[in-house]
Amino acid sequence: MLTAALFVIWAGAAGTPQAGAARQGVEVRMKEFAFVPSAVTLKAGVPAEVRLVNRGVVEHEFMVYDLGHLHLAGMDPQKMHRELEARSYFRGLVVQVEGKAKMVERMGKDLVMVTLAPGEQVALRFTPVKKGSFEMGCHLPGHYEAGMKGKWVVR
Ligand SMILES: [Cu+2]
Repeated sequence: MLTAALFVIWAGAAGTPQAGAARQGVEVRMKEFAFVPSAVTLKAGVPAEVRLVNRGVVEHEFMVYDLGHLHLAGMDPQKMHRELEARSYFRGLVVQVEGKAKMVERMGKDLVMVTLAPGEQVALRFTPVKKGSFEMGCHLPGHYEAGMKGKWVVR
């Protein structure tokens, strides 16, 4: 039902001269060891394009998830990835991935992680639904601890 309602809103907007205004876009650059900008704010219900660019010299991961009260320090890396993938912001959303990525990981149909080699970039196209404050992080060994994380807010 929600999907149908959003489609109607978008289809309506497409017929107006300001159709482009209904979209939102942001570029997130990845480097050692940070996401720039370190906070992304999106509006729920509006089609979004998030462009990821690895400007670093090593590969980086992009994950967005509901951290909740999960304590990551000292957790086994494989267990941590499974936990965070299960909490992915993109669960239940249709996400188109366009561009070159070393790895695009999905659980079923749901996007859970994108890994970019140096110089690679992808565009993620989706319509955010769930509102709240989430975390984006790179969980390659040592990266998150070195500060490679940020805020993902949907209003
Ligand atoms: Cu990284």
